[in-house]
Amino acid sequence: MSKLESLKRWVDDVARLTQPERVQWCDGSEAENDALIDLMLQRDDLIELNPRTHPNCYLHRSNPSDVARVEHLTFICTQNRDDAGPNNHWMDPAQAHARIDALFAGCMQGRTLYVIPYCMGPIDSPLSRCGVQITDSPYVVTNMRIMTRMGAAALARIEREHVDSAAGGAPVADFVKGLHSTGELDPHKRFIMHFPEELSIKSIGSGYGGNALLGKKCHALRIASWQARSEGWLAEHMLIVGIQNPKGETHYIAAAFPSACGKTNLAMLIPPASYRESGWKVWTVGDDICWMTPGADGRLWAINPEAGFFGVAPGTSAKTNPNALAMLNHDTIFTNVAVTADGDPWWEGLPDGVPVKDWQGRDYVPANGPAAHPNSRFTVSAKQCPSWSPHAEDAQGVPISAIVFGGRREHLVPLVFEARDWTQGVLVGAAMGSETTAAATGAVGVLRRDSMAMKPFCGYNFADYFAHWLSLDKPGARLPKIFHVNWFRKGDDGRFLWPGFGDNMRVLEWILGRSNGSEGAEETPIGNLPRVQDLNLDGLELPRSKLEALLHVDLESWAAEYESIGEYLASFGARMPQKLLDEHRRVASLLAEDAVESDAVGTP
Ligand code: OXD
Ligand code: MN
Repeated sequence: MSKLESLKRWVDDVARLTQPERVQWCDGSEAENDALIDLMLQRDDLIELNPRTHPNCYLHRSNPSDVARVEHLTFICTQNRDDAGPNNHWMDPAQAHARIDALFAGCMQGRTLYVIPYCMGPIDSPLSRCGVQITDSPYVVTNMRIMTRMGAAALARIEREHVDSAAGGAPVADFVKGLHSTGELDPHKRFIMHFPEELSIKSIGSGYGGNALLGKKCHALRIASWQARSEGWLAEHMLIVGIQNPKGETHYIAAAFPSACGKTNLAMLIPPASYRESGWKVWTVGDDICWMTPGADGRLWAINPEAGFFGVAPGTSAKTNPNALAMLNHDTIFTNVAVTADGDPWWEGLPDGVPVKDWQGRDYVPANGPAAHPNSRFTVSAKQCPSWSPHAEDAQGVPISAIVFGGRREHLVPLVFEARDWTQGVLVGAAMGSETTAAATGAVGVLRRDSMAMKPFCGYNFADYFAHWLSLDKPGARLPKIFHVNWFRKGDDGRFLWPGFGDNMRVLEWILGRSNGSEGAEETPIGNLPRVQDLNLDGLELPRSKLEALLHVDLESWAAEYESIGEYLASFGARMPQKLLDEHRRVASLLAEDAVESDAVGTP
């Protein structure tokens, strides 16, 4: 239990509303975790996987109606509707509390209420922030223990930082209060509500991922993005990766891609043999969330607020992500994967093994669809990652040399381009589009604009968010260069043009070369592109025609794209910063001029 009166009072209030059988304050210890695992094994909430091949690995099968984030049930509840913006579903805070509290009333009867103090970010970092989640799900407790610094140390930090006003001191730093219950797991009684003005979250009716592990999307992105804006930093949906060159210098890249577009794979990339032989190495700092703060030196310094990975299992293999595969054979919780006859976890994309039970526990028959759910996941401590950076837990963070945006675009968008300056970079991020994936409920493969990959995660009006990004460009700032990549362009034959995975290293090398001024490029209206000869293609067997297709900029199609980007920006109305609209107009008119003069650029 805590000595903080306000925390105890909140827990008491919640217990009065939800009526649990008992209240348990979690200390994050091994013994506590073992007891929760035993409890879940007894209740069939967890299934032990093959202990010989996968010691301490468990499978959880979620309710089949609860398999992904639910964006249509996710609300930002601010006093003023415009503060949430057209990019969010909005509800008036009083109405939202009333609606969700009615669902919380008595919802924990017969259950245990767990209190989980947690810290997002290294426990000793000034960039980290704390929260307390209440939940009635032991599965959530065990996942939070992997994904955050959870337990006694976090509680001690909260108690140190938060001075109760009642005790006479002014509050120093506040913690985020997250209330969660699986409720009845009924999609009609499900809400994920955020009250950024109150630093609080209420989530009911789901036990899955971002809906239920409140430290992740709810706190570290939606609430943190709001806090970051008022305090002058950035909370972003980005991986952080360190690239060590043969001289032994490491430069860090932060990259924003929408869910299930390969952030985990890029964060754990293994460079091609020619790179490895000459001494290049890649270090993982984070795979999903990045908090960046301008440092005294003007650079952006980043921490990964998470302590683990909640990664998409299907498609993870020795070919796509050997580092991930290597960390998944012990101490991992799997959710909604299939199992083999030996009790090994299985998902589509693994070359070996035969599934016998599908993600719902039914005998596997191909007619029922994929054996593993397309959004099935692994939860694993970052420390198990073979490429985990020795600097990932540095209290001051790591300095960012380049920011990369990217999406899943079958057509139009070249392999890589560089924004000419910060303003164009913000436009490139704002204009990002991607074909949707299974990470959220809804249709898959439909193009949607997903600015900075934050569409589902920005806790306030996108127009204000773009203005906040632009505001970082001020005297004394030494901001990273901004790039855009697309690994997913297809040729006329409908096949991917770029091999991806380890070969993405070639693009990262060009990006870092541009950042320190040592690589060549060709200017186009949409930004600067490498020519074929500017890329390190050592050991890559790819026909020149494919490389040219990957780097091709079709000006007419881009003019049409910019028209659609203009409509998108206009949809945010009067709050949209004029600087961004002017930048859009500048590029659009260049495209219109150039499209008349020539059919295409970008081919050498
Ligand atoms: C995630 C997501 O779970 O983006 O990381 O959906
Ligand atoms: Mn994500």
